[in-house]
Amino acid sequence: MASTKEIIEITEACGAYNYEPLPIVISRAEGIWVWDPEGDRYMDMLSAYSALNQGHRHPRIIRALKEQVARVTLTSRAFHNDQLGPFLLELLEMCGMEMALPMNTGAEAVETAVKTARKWGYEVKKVRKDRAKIIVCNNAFHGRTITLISMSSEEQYRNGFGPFTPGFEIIPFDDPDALERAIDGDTVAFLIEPIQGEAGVIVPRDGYLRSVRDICTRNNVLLMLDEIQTGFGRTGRLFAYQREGIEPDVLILGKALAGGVLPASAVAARREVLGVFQPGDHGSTFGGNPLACAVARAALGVVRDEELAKRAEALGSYFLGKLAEIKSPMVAEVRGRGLLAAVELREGAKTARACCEELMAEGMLCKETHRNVIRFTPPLIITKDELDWALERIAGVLK
Ligand code: PXG
Repeated sequence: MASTKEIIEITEACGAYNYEPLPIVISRAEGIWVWDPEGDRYMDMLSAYSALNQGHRHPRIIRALKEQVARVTLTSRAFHNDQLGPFLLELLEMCGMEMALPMNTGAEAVETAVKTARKWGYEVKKVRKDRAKIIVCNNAFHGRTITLISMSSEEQYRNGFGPFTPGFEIIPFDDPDALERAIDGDTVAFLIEPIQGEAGVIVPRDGYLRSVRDICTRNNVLLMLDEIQTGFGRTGRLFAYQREGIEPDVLILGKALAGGVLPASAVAARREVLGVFQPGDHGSTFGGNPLACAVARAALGVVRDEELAKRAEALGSYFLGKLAEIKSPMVAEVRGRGLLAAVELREGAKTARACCEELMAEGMLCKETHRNVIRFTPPLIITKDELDWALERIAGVLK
């Protein structure tokens, strides 16, 4: 097997320079652990940005993959397959919605939600032709397509990629009054992350989701929640919105939906909303493919049967509490919900990147967001002892 150094050299020589990964090559993984070609072991405290809530190569998911691969992998949507229907049924049972539309990546699911809201706006709400407006939040992250960067406030995501898709208005996050002011007769939807992940794990005040739910209901505006990163147990609830006892009109899912084994995403909603699609309006070659659906069914089963949300709630309170106890002049704030945790570093302290590199040397993988935030998002199957192992190393690097 090639060495870490050789692999990084060819990857950097052949690949576009759109990422700057930590200098580690992962060549094997199991549960919460990964190994490099030299056989060194690391704890995965990133979980592919929450796509691996079930852990690497969960045996139940891998079994489903192998069984399905031996039968049929792809049909296209020109024909039915025997996995899509059961997958949709099981997903809807989990999220309490009436209909779902399967796609592959998170970005595609958000694009699908945007199309849903616009079509619903014209056909059901009867807004003016081609005037539909969707309100989004400052510092949000919803993906990298042209339309999704068109709604982004992050200059780096946009710079050099115009012209942009019109029809979005950006308002501050965690500010219900700003939403009230931004809504006009053409507004079809408000799209938000219940906790902003890429912005640095920004948790809104209690009651924010209830307020925006109420404002959307009063104004006949769809509340669309992007739970691609927060969904499937990560924040200590199956879905982050459940903490406030509300229900979205449109729920956008991805990442852990297929347990980090394959890309799978979906948009779920009530019949009145997703029912606007007619044959030919939207789709994807691989969306709803039987292999991804079989894998996703097993992945959902693991979330449900291993009570990953409950685990994240209990372990998350413990972990966040212990992080907050670390006495360090470097730490500005510890925040998060469940096992979506972040440590914000003070200006002038070590950069988050430098901390991640030190943690890597200590056998633990995590990743910075922006210059000064380290995010910790272990697989939800992690144990308390393993979290203690991580905490020792984190405390060491922050001291
Ligand atoms: N919505 C949210 C809330 C996300 O966190 C997406 C949408 C887009 O999903 P896809 O599957 O299209 O990446 C995300 C993705 C990266 C990267 O490398 C992406 C995310 C987090 C960190 C890095 O582009 N989140």
